[in-house]
Amino acid sequence: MEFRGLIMRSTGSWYDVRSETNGELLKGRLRGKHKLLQLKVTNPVTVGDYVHYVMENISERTVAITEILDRDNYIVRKSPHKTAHAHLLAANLDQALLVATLVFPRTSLGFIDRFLVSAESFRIPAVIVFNKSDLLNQEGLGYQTELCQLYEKLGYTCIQISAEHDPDLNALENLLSNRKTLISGHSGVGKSTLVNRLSPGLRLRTSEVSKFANKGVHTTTFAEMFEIRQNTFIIDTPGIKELGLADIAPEEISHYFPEMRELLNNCRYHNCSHTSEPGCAVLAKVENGQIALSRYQGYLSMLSGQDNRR
Ligand SMILES: Nc1nc2c(ncn2[C@@H]2O[C@H](COP(=O)(O)OP(=O)(O)OP(=O)(O)O)[C@@H](O)[C@H]2O)c(=O)[nH]1
Ligand SMILES: [Mg+2]
Ligand SMILES: [Zn+2]
Repeated sequence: MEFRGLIMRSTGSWYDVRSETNGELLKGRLRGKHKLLQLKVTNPVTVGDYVHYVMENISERTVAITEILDRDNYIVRKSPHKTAHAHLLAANLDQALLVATLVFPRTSLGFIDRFLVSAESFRIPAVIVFNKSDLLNQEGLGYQTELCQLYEKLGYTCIQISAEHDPDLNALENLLSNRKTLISGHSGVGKSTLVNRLSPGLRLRTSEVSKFANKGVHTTTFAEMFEIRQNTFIIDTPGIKELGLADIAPEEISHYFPEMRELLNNCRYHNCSHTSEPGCAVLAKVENGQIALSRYQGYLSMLSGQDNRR
């Protein structure tokens, strides 16, 4: 008999499969050929995938995954090993949440913009959470608030928290409720700390940021999904240098900047690159301050293909 399950974790050839019948966590392996293997990926199944499975060994609670169900969406990253292949990070997400920190470690605005562009390209709503607000002075908090206003104006929910010190995280919990959320960000920004805070029973490993390098030490090594309340799922992930792909053609990049997307018919030239062309509607708004300079610089560095990972 075939059952339906949800992939909670993948550690190579074994998967944690959560039974949709009774919630039991089973160990599963892939059986047979899968049509999704046609997608050039190093891992055919990923966290968030819905699958069909059959019991393999009843006493050891192992199962054989027989089918991977169609995905609503997914995030892929370039595989660090095989360049022609991509690595599936997660599937069937309602939103991707970037945990960013202005200090210890520092998340650059360029990185935030790349994250937002990647999420746009995967058509997954993005949310920004500034963590470690307790480490900021008045001036730092003011700057963080300005950044939040900038991103909110572009349509991204942005909240400021201290996962360690805030008495409650109600605003964030409301945002997560009844959704599947990928939690992403550099190593050391406090992703696992946040997940622990939202679900204290989990006791995930966390580690101090290196004072010497001002970087996290990559404590989390596998993406794993947790159901923190009924129908509320969050995925803790290893620290990243970059969210996505993204094999975005240069002429498409501006489509993933909401403040540019709405202007694209206003440029004089169809194929305007928004760098130096006369009659460019984007440049006009950069000049009069209606498009933030940091966003425009983020656009330029993506356009030049510059490695803007930090
Ligand atoms: N001051 C302060 N420290 C925090 C806060 N949140 C997390 N930290 C600390 O930041 C360090 C890194 O936290 P982790 O939760 O391990 O970070 P992570 O994002 O999961 O890192 P990786 O698993 O390596 O990707 C730990 O020492 C936490 O105690 C916060 O709100 N304020
Ligand atoms: Mg972690
Ligand atoms: Zn233009």
